[in-house]
Amino acid sequence: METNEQEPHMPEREELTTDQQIRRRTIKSFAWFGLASLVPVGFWKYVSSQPKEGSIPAPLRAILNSNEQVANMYFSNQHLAPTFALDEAAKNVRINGREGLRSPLDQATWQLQIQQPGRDNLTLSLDDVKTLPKFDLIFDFKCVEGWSQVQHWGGARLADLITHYKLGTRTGQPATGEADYFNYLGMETPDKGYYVGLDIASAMHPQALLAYEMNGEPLADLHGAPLRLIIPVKYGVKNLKRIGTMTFADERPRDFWAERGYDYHVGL
Ligand SMILES: Nc1nc2c(c(=O)[nH]1)N[C@H]1C(S)=C(S)[C@@H](COP(=O)(O)O)O[C@H]1N2
Ligand SMILES: [Mo]
Repeated sequence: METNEQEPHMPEREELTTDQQIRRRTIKSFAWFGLASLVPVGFWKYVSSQPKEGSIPAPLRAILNSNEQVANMYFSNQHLAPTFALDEAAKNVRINGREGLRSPLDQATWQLQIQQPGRDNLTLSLDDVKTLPKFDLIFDFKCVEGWSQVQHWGGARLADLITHYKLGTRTGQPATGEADYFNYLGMETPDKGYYVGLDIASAMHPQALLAYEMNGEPLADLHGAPLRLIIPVKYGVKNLKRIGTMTFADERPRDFWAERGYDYHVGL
């Protein structure tokens, strides 16, 4: 067991190992080629494990049917994190960070609170989240403290939740384009002990999950039960465990580690 009493060490760019630098450059360069170039590599592994709509895997369908509303789920300029095979996923998944998890949580009465300006608050149960399509994601989870681990998570896409409940737009109507969305999405634990802010493009990333499973089992308490964020385009710090509230806003939401002097975006 590890404790998180000390602050995570945020590596500066020059402190990265050569390996990390190469990986970073590789990931960055994906953006230049666009989504299409990813098809031969990790993308297929990701797509092939996804729920199907008709005969076309859901993520591809979304890209192909660019005129349909479903395409609004994704912003176009985003790279995908590499994915891995099931047997590459760690069995003993690290636990790191207990902010906002110190008080016991009654799983039976837990609810997800969603707030946005100009709209009534929305309260959802875990079962509501589970009615959305389920995705499995096996990726290399990276903590700013310098470790990474291939991990297997399962849950609903954050973008699907946003689209399904017509959330996150200033009009309160389904989005007609990226500009309709609020700039940020903030998340906090029920006790407000930990909180993160995400730019909306990251929140809408097709690999951003509201995870309720790890290694095919319901989440353990210290991994963020009943529902946590898994967002591979960000370092671990943004992967908030035990989500209590989600709030859309144009102003930058408060962020636990940004308040302590670290980069707000901690992107990968
Ligand atoms: N509520 C909460 N979520 C959190 C943290 C935390 O302290 N509290 N730590 C973050 C950090 S720094 C990391 S690396 C990951 C670790 O997730 P894990 O414990 O499931 O490995 O959770 C993130 N989410
Ligand atoms: Mo972390």
